[in-house]
Amino acid sequence: MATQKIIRELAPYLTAFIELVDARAPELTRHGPMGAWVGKTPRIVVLNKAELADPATTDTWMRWYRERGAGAVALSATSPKADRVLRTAITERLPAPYRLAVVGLPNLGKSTLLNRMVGKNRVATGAKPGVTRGPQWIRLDGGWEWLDLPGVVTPSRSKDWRLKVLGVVPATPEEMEDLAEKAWSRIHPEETDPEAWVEWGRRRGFLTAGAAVDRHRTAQAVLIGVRDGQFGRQSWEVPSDAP
Ligand SMILES: Nc1nc2c(ncn2[C@@H]2O[C@H](COP(=O)(O)OP(=O)(O)OP(=O)(O)O)[C@@H](O)[C@H]2O)c(=O)[nH]1
Ligand SMILES: [Mg+2]
Repeated sequence: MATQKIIRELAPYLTAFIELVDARAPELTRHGPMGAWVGKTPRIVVLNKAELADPATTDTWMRWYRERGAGAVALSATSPKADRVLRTAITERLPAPYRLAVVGLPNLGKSTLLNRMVGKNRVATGAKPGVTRGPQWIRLDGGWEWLDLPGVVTPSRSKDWRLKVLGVVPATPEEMEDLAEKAWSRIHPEETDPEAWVEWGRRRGFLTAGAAVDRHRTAQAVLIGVRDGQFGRQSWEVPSDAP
């Protein structure tokens, strides 16, 4: 695969890899084989979308990474503070020159983070996997260089339903109702009825012409709600789940 080849060939020339994961499920959204590709080049794990995750669980994850000797930082690429937070984390750990490449699964916010580091929208971003098509070097202030890369997916993990709820793997229209049900039962464990998410759709007025609940529209709304954090801050993986 092209991205793997780029990562392997560039590794010796880079200061570090910025390994992006989703703060709500950091190990689940971490690319397993990447470790072998990057070789001895340092890695900094960035737990992105931190404003959507449960803060106490994110603290536990940060300790988990620290105990394993990994540099880790939690931030939100959509926040103006992300630039300073990441630059501090990098300069505290690594000497100049800063030649960095961002790696990770699709739709985690790699390109959004780059735009934040540049201070303007230089590369395309979007709420679906596969927006970045090819590698692109961008110069940042202070002589930093940053390589934006397309997301990489491992087939084995792409079957985990949580990756679909988190938007890393695209969900087909046929699976949306099942995903909504699973997501809802994690968000509202106290609601034992498996159709509780359908009732939410009824309350929201997602009805068909015959006044039945529009299940598909409700499922879509549940998944969009998760994406946008409408149901509160939620973590989908805790360190004891990690492999
Ligand atoms: N809530 C939230 N959304 C974010 C954050 N960072 C990125 N996003 C959103 O996540 C989606 C994906 O962002 P991209 O930057 O295109 O992701 P990418 O990792 O470059 O994706 P590919 O190019 O497909 O691999 C977009 O809708 C972003 O607005 C964040 O910190 N918080
Ligand atoms: Mg991208």
